[in-house]
Amino acid sequence: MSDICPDADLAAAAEIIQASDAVTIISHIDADGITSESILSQAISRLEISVKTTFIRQLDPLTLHQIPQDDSLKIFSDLGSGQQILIEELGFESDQVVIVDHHVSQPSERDYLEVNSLKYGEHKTSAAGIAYLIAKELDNTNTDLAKLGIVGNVGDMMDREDLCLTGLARTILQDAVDHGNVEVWERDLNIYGISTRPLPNALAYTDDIDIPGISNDISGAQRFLEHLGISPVQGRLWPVWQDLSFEEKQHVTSALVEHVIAHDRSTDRMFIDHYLFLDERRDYGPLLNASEYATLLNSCGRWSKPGLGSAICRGDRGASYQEADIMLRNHRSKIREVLEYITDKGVLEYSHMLFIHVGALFPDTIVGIGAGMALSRLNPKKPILIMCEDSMDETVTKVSMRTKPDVIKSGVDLQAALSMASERYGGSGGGHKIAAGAFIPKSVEREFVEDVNRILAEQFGESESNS
Ligand SMILES: [Mn+2]
Repeated sequence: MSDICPDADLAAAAEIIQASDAVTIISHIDADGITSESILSQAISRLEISVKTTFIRQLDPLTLHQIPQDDSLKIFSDLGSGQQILIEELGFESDQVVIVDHHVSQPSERDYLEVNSLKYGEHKTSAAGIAYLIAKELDNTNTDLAKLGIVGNVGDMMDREDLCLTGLARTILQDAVDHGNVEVWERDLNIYGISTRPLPNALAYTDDIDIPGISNDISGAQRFLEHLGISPVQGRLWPVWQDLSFEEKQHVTSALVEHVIAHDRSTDRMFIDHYLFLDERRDYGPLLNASEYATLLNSCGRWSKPGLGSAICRGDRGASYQEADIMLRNHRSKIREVLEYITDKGVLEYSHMLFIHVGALFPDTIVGIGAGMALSRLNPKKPILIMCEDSMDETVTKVSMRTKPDVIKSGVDLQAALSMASERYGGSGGGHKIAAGAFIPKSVEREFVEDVNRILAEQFGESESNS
């Protein structure tokens, strides 16, 4: 833990906001960006300060024109830290800008106020966490917003490595629990979709655990459950995990542990903390837990409707929720199409990664997710690189990479690999160790793939020589 704490920065951010007549929030379009925006805009409008929002895909020379050149205070959230030179080029003075972020910082000449979790040694707290701390600094009754802080952190996978939220994000979780709208299921079964996914599907498509006879095998999962006395309700619909009684959950869990151990597989990643939302109605399924809520918001962003996600975060369960729900279903079926296409068509296997090009068949915003899901069906020991056409510009290729937590442990860092390789060819890349993306000129696709494979070979090799 760093000895620099955020208190002074939070107080400075609150002060500059309170002194403003109007605020413009410029935020990222993913779940972390949408929740950050929603936390900040609610906290600020509660002070009766007028607030407007601009969502952008990323802050770069192409999106700068979307930032209004007026007198309002500009709050950059879930972006901005790495683009301070661009912000300076726009001509904003240091008292006109607050940056709320958790990405690597690149300071400019101007001394912008940057509230960034990395500064405080908090590598597992996202922008929504920082946004919440500012909201609480503005008014300590804003603890209802801690829930959205949890959604943003989970959306940015801050809980993936430790299988629970830690550090500053954990203290924010405590605020949410104390407020009463969030409940933690500690060390519960590590599956996705506990509120909406039929249980056999959730078991068959866990990202983290390899369960012989169940992983990637829905009918195998169904047989396993039937054997334990769990069957479709009224002979038709399988229950979701959240519907099971405490005893049923324990029964399934211990049978799974036994089964996994009997097959000599690891139980290391079998348990995770789930964050349940007590203030949502049962029929709003995807909003009942943090990871499905985050998926809903991510799908809003990926289909260019971040404002819908923001309205849902502010409490709209009418028109906005209906529209987002339809979009989520479409999002899922499109991702399923990508997944099926990859598994049917097969991938090219390089020494240190898998590769597939899907051309213009699918929107560039979802191919990465589909590729990540396909990994378990292919070779999870190697990262996958998927290419597709950029929907905005046909001379540009969008690259996405995904891998598994175990592969990260052997030294692989996809963000580093893609940044390094794309810079060589005049492109740009970013992301995280486990999931990253890049844009490159279409003309260099072949060299690029070979280059990334070479970089991965080095990353794998370093860990082998260290061990
Ligand atoms: Mn983020």
